[in-house]
Amino acid sequence: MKAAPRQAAPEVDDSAHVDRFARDNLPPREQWPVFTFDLPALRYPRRMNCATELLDKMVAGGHADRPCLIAPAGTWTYRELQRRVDRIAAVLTRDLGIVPGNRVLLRAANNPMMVACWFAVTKAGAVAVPTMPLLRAGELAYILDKAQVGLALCDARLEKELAEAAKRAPVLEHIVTFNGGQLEDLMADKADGFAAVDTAADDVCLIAFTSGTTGQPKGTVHFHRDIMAICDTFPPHHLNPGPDDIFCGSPPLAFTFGLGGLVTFPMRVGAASLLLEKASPDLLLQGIQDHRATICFTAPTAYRAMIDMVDRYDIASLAKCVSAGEALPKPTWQAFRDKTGIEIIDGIGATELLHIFISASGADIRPGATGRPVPGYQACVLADDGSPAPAGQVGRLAVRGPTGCRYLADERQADYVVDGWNLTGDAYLMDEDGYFWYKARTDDMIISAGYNIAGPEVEAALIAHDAVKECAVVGAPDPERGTIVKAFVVLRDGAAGDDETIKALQDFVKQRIAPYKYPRAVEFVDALPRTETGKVQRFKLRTLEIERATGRS
Ligand code: 3UK
Repeated sequence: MKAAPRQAAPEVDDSAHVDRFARDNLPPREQWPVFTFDLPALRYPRRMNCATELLDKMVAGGHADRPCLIAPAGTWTYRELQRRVDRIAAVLTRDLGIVPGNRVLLRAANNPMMVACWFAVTKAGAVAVPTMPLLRAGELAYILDKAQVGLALCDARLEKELAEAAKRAPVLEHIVTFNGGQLEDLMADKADGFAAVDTAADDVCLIAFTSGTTGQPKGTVHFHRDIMAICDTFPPHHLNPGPDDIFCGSPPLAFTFGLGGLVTFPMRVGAASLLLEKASPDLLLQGIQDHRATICFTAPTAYRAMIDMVDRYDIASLAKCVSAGEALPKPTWQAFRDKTGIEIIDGIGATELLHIFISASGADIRPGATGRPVPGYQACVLADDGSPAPAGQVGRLAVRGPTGCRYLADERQADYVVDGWNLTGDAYLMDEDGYFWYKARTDDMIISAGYNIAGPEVEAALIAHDAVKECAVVGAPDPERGTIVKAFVVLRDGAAGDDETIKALQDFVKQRIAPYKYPRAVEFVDALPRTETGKVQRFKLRTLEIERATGRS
């Protein structure tokens, strides 16, 4: 590790961290993005622990006996969550020797104890490293080693894979299980009431690993103030939530989309959150019906799947839906509105920026566009030479605001942050009115016969066809044209995967968008490769096509 060069004027170091690993492995200051705090709500005090803000202050401020976490096994009030958090924090500091700055890995599906552990780690001034339940030993070992994690709190049902990882990552000294594990026993003799560690607002509290479409996952480092900043930007401007709201959704809590939408956003306003360990579209609809949820966070494909099944449920309580993780195709937005009357709030977020930074809601929505920068954030589109592109031109999306990218000891920092702007890797167009229109991941742009084609635009055209359940469009090598547009299509039940359907789909696309963009090749598949966060892995399809082409030659 290269040491960060000294600043000309050394900053006051009021960190509460005894273990300085996370701080010492931040990128050098000159590689940080520019942070902006343009809203009054973003001027936080120098010292702040986000667990105090989101939990203790809510208990003290009149929400103690209000529902906080709702799960099939029962509901915890804010006070009940606080009691568990305080006991776990006591276990961490007294029994397990955790000191401020230590990293603690968390491994569980979305359930109340996972939330309690996250708050306990945070309250103790330590650094939470949440991980997704489906991660395998190899991936867990990489994270354990990269973040130098000595302790893991793990759902008893998910211990096996972590124990396997521990063999490969000797840095992990202890695994303590919960939900029918040792943690509950250790909590039993602890007292309620744990004084939160008085952390600096810019002390590290979270290392969120990206799902890593290519290459090793990156650890994104976030401060206490970053957690508050995401609560004070997107939610008040686009959801306007209140204490009577019940949030629900599918993203794992280890995905920052889920941590915000299902934990910190509701708790910032004293609302409740429905936590479901399994939240496939049908189970999510059932949960909304059973618990009268009002705000839902999930991915575009889940909304699309709900369209066909929503008739079987009573979701009258549902008022607002947020879509993120992937582009929301306009036909999905329209069909969902036609069926439910709800106008989905699309928003682009990223693990590096913690949560959503461009969005639109209500009358400001332009179907098909992501929206405009969330108040507190600025965005622009950059041309190839790095200068701002004029309106109407496709280029690289650049963003800055109160949150931004700080990779844990990673050379890829210099790719994501350029001249103080966060470059998300997305190709976007900004129109005359300042609306941002998603085109593709920059790596996913297809160049065919000299044309630039955005796969997601072709996907949006295909998805409007009745026979198509899901699809992904990539560039495939072609001996004559160099690259052709190829569609992988999952058909709806009952549709025939034959040449006639291929022809029908091709004609359908030609009628809806510029004909040169139509998929010259169509292949029917049973499912699309996806990350655990729900993103289509187009690079896998692209690689498959390259392998096939080279195999042929
Ligand atoms: C893509 C979108 C089009 C885009 C995330 C909300 O997805 C999240 O974080 P990740 O680090 O991925 C970031 C990338 O995902 N993307 C996300 N949302 C949209 N593309 N329209 C969208 N609405 O390529 C972006 O660069 O996994 C989303 C909140 C927190 C998050 N971490």
